[in-house]
Amino acid sequence: MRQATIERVTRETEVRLTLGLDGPVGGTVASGLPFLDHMLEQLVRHGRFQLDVEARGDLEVDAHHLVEDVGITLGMALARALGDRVGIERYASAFVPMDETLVHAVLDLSGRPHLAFEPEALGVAGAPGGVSVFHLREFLRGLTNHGGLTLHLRVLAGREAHHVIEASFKALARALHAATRLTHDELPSSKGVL
Ligand SMILES: [Mn+2]
Repeated sequence: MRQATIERVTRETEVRLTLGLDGPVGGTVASGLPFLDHMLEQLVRHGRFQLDVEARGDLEVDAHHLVEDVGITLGMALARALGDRVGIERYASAFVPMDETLVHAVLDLSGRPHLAFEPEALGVAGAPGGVSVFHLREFLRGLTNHGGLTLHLRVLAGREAHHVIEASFKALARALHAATRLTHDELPSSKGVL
């Protein structure tokens, strides 16, 4: 069972997170920020992961530090749970629609961090539960930097923040599930290392 638990404590936040790539599907998500919990639950349901999150953050400032630090901690847990990455599918992508919204997530569990996501270009206003598409970028930066993956996230349609952020998490979840599957016996790299 590929699983990792990370505890990360700073002066701004405290995050304890367990990620299991091979289930059991479910877990308890309590970040202190209900909209973030709603998004993390998408990772559980649509990524079919085990995910337990217990977090506290300086929400009296705003949502930024907590959202970013949960992304960082999730990335750290993903990297540790993947281990040497031998046998993983590595590449995956997913389109997810939510009514008028359409998001495409394309990722490579390459070991190299790269995020391609430009919320400025989207014209998405609003911050459901205090979480905006700019906070989504902070979460994804934390995830890609610490998880060692390349992620291209394209919002192809949609201007309503709740749907755009939620469809993004669902697409990320589906692609992460597919990319983390153990599908063969070798390292999927001609370089010999990920
Ligand atoms: Mn929703």
